[in-house]
Amino acid sequence: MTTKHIRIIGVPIDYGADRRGVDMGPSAIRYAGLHEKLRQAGHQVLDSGNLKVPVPESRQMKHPKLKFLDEIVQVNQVLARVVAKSVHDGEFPVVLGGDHSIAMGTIAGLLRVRPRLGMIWFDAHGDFNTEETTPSGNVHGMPVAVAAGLSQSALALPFRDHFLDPAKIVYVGVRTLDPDEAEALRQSQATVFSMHEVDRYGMREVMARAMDIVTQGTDGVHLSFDIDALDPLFAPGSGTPYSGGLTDREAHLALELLAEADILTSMEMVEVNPILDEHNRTGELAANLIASALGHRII
Ligand code: NNH
Ligand code: MN
Ligand code: MN
Ligand code: MN
Repeated sequence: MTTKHIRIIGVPIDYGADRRGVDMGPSAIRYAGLHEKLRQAGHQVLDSGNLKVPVPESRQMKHPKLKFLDEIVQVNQVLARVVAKSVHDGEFPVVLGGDHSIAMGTIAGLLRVRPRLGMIWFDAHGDFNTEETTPSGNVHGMPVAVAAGLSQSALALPFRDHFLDPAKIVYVGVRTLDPDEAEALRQSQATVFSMHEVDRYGMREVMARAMDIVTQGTDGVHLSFDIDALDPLFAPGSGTPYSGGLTDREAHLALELLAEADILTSMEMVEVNPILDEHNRTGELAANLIASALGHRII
């Protein structure tokens, strides 16, 4: 793989999720030796540290269908600027969450430099809810819908300029959707490789199809990886575990195939919850998965 100038950006936010603790994700992943692994893979690594995020104890939840809307929009607007600058400077941003609401800022920033972006989204969930369809009001269930232009709320603020073309979005590992979310996804042009397709065709074939889609007519490929895409057996440090997920080997294979094709231009790793983890097992897995996506090899 080509040598990359990697820019690590931590976003210790948990406003988008009900279970507290994902704000510690960036520390857990760094502690697992992320920098060393990426340097071993031949890359230059710079770390911007963490974005400033106010603690929830100092805030009041105002909008029940868009919990902590103001705080989330504020952090994502800063993140979008930081990501856009990084890409503009020729770097490869690696964003560490935090909950998945940060994908809104990451994608908004990426789209400013790469308006025809393709995206692969690993997740047990669809994250395709809007303020109308959400059962929980948790914004981490909404970032793809927001990026695709489906939200009419203030959440869409960072996206006034560019939306992500749903036809350039591919999901892998999905196994639970809310009813109205599922309907919205069916109506969209996004491709969903659920666990059914992973079982049926195998990860190698799923990734070949996914890579075909996200490289057609695009000017970059973003990887958004929610650690709950893995089965809770392998990733216990997740606030929203759902059984029947990817094995660690399937996940590594998927990311190694991406590295081999060398098509990624940015990535994010989200929803690692150290409070629920066992001795940082999930943090280590997350760091190793990032290394796999960036070309780490045994030999
Ligand atoms: N779909 C549910 C919701 O919108 C759960 C989303 N939770 C996630 N997404 N962890 O990745 O509330
Ligand atoms: Mn998820
Ligand atoms: Mn998610
Ligand atoms: Mn999640």
